[in-house]
Amino acid sequence: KKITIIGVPMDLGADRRGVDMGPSAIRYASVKEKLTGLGWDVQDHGNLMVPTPESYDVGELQLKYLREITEVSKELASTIDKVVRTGRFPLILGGDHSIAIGTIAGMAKHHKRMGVIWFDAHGDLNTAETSPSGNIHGMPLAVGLGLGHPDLVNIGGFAPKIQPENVVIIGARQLDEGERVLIRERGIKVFTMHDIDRMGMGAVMEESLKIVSEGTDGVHLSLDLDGLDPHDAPGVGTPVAGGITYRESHLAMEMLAEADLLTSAEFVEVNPILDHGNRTAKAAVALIGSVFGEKVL
Ligand code: DIR
Ligand code: MN
Ligand code: MN
Ligand code: MN
Repeated sequence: KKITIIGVPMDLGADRRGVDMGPSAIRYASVKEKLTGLGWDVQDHGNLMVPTPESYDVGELQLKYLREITEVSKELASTIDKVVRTGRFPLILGGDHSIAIGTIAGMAKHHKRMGVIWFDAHGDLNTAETSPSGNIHGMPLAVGLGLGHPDLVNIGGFAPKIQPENVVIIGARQLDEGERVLIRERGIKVFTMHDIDRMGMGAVMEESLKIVSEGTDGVHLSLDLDGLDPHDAPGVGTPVAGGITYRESHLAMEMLAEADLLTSAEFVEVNPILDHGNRTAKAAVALIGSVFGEKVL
């Protein structure tokens, strides 16, 4: 029962400054104390170094800060590789969702058939060709599937890192046209808010757990706090109304804990500048508690 926390104060992948303070906000909300209290051996690796956008050139507008994000992703992948080799569970704190490129690259070295649970209001399946923003935080799941700029796709020296049949997206309610096409073409399972409303989160998670566990050798949880309803997680750069409720999100984490499948997890897009009294970081820590076994009784 050993966890290593890795902070990635990344804000090069999104348009709103402040998400670089996410790791601090989550630490301030007592993430280490929460996990230690649950009996885990917790080590905090501290933050990776991330360049400040003001001192770098944005580069190509359809792939903003590609060069810098590629460097940080490589560093994160190799850090995660080392953590896993010492027998510890990597818990990554973001930072914008572009950090998932490095997380998936690092974990895929150890899990050749990795399942992925993508908890998000968005699909994060854009490429430079389909992105409406040029922001790389809208692209990491596509990159994991081997689609996108070769500098990102080939981090770690192999691609793709994951297979579409082992991926499930939960909470989607804002997809771009290119993402819809990709979802259909690759047959990626998406539980939209409509599905969650109709089926209930319990049934959604039962199906999701099957998808990510059958034929896989590990499961990564990538949780974008904007998957939650903005009422419960207002401190995010791209809030979308009509999201997953506080309890639904906890039920999902509790069912993940019971299934005991996870091999890595990341919590991203917490932006304390846009937040109300650190509510979003507190929600992240509460979810981290549930996913690591916290129970009422
Ligand atoms: C949008 C927003 N689909 C984009 N993506 C976000 O810029 O690609 N993902 N916010 O979490
Ligand atoms: Mn999102
Ligand atoms: Mn599968
Ligand atoms: Mn996202």
